[in-house]
Amino acid sequence: MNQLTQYRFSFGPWNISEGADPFGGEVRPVFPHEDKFALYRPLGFEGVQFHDDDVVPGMDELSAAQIESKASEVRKMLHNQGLTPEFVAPRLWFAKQTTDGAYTSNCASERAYAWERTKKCIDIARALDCKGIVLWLAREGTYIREAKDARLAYQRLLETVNAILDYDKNVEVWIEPKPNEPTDQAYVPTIGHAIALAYASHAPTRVKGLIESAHALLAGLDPSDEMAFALAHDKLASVHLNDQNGLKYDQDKNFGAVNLRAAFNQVRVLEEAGYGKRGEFIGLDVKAFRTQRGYPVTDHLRNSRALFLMLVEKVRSLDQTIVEQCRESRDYEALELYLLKHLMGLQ
Ligand code: GLO
Ligand code: MG
Repeated sequence: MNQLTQYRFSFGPWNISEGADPFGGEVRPVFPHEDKFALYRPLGFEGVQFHDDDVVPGMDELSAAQIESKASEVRKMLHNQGLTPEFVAPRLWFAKQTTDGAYTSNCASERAYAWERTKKCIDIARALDCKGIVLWLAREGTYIREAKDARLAYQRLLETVNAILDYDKNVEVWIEPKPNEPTDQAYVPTIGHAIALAYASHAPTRVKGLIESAHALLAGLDPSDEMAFALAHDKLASVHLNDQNGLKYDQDKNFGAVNLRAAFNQVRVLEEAGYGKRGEFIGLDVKAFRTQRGYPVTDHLRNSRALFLMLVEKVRSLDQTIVEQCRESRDYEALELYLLKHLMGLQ
C-alpha cells in the first residue's frame, strides 16, 4: 500500500525577527540567534535553512580554518538538538561589493568577491554535511534595463552554476526564483528560467529549484502550476510556502492566509507527486507581523505549519471519484462547487 507522506518542516533563523521594516526599526528586543535552534523542535520543525553567515558570522574576515571550525561547532549543536541543516545560501546582497549584483556585477573585482564568498559557502555546507546550496539571486538584475548586458548576465549565471558543480561534486544547486525586489527586474524570475539553467549546466541532475509561493504570485503565476512544472522534471528540491496579497512588496504572509484555495492546490500538487517521500522539506518562509506582541514571536510558524497539515487532510479526504467524474463529463462548474464546499467543511 502507498505509505502516506510524513511531512517534515523547516524554516530559517530570519523567520524569527524583531519587526523592522523599511519605515521603522525593531519593535521587539533582539532574540539571540543561537537561542533560536532550541525553538525548532517544540514548534514541530526539524530542518534549518541557513545563510552562510548565519552559520559563520563575520565570515568575510575569517580564514578557511576558522570558518571550518565554526561550522563544525554548528554541526555538533544541530546534531545535539536533533536538527538537520536543509541548505546553505550565500548571502550575496548585504556586502558593499554586491551593491550592483554579485555574479552579474559589471565589475570584475566584485564578481571575484562573489565567487570567493560562494566557495566559502560551499565549504560551510560541506562542514555541515549538507548538500543543498540555495541561490536566491537577490541583486542579479537591474533597476534600469540599460544598466547591464542581460545576455552576458545570463551567461555569467550559467558559468557560476557550472563552477559550483565543479567545485564540489556532491552539492546540488537549488535556484530560488523571484521576479523583483530588491531589483526592478530580476534575471531568473520564474522556475522555468531556473530549470532552463539546470538543463544547460554540466550536471543537470544536480541543479534544481526552490519555489516560494509569494515569488510565483509576484510573477503573476500560480504557485501550484509552478510546482507542478518543477515536479514534472523531478526538479523540486524545496519550497518556501507563504502567501501574498496582490502585486506589492514581498509580504511573506502566513501560508493560506490570503488564498486558501491556492494554498490547497499547492498542497494537492505536492501530495499527488509524492513530494517529501525522499526527505524533501516543507519550508515556510513566513514573516512575523510587526504588530505581534511577545518574545520571541513564533506563532506565524506554528500556524502556517498547522494550516499546511489541515490542508493535507483536505487533500486526502477529497473524493477522487467525484473529481474524476467531473473531469470526465467536463463539468467544471460541479467540480468547483464540490471543491469549495469541501474546503468549507460542507462536503
Ligand atoms: C526573499 C527570499 C529569501 C530567501 C532566503 C534563502 O525574498 O525569499 O528569504 O528565501 O534568503 O535564500
Ligand atoms: Mg524565500
